Amino acid sequence: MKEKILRMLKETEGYVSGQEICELLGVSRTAVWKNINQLKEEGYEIEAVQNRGYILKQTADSLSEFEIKSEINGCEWFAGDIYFYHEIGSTNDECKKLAEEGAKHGTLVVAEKQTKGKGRRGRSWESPKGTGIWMTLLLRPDIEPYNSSGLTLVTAMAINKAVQEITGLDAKIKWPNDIVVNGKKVTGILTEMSAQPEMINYIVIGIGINVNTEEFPEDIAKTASSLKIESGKTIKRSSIIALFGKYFEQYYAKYIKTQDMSLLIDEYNKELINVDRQIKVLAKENSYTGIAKGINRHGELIVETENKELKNVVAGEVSVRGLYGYV
Ligand code: BTX
Repeated sequence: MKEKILRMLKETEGYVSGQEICELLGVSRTAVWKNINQLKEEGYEIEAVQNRGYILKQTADSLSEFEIKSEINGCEWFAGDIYFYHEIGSTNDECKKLAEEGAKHGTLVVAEKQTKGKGRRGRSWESPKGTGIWMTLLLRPDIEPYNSSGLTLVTAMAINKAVQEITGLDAKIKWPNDIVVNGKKVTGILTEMSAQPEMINYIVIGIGINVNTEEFPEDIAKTASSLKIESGKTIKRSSIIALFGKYFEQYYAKYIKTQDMSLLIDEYNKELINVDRQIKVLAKENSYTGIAKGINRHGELIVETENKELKNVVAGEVSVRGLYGYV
């Protein structure tokens, strides 16, 4: 019920009378009052004025299952089930466990803090309490396992669009799946899959977004940033999660149609910071420089090498850096 009341308050510009809430939800005045008090305790500033009703003054950046649900709008399956934790090792690990136990497509695992946040290839991901979005989305796509790698790119597109729209920042994608603002990394994505030769059991997409983080440990301070640092504003994490979900569903539907990036290439390339820039491709045996040209339909980065040869770079096998820095 708390969630429904919160939604009513959010969707109404002026006051909502206690009577209206009672009638709409079929509950007593006392129940409304109790729920309003609980919302206040969770950080929502709600004013009560006699003869007018309740008004939501300011929405706190609090995260909870029902806060996320109250923000989600127009999604078919995203976050159908939400598992919310105040503290957890890694949301990816928890999501894999839930997947093994039969959790459904669209299940979302969210934590306020991770104690063992994971990056790619064994690296770690800083996930301090209360300032970021540390979440994992469970997918059960009916596609060939070898066609799944583009889903990480699809995720980057949806985060990028949600961040741009909510913060007004000029966020861009750094291939394959970092989101950067002013040359610094604000988001990382870690995709893990369980599959048989011809069938995907499940895919978990782990997303870390530095939202209201104000400082970073020294070793990453030069390359990492947050939406707050870059925009100067405190950003509501639940709004980003909800808008991400809406865009993810749209991009995902297009991806599944062709099982590749065919319908998304143009939009992805427009948002790609690397296009027409000199980059270094760092591979185990063979590192080289070239000019990034954009992605192909498989999500590979097309790079024109110094002797004008075009190479398709596969994500996961290499790192890409700017010639003089991270981008
Ligand atoms: P990555 O391997 O691209 O990035 C990891 C590297 O980024 C680290 O080695 C470090 O240099 C730097 N780094 C660490 N923490 C941060 C941070 N908060 N902001 C910016 N840079 C950082 C990217 O891996 C994949 C990250 C996925 C994180 C999500 S959070 C929810 C889910 N659960 C989980 O355990 N991981 C994912």
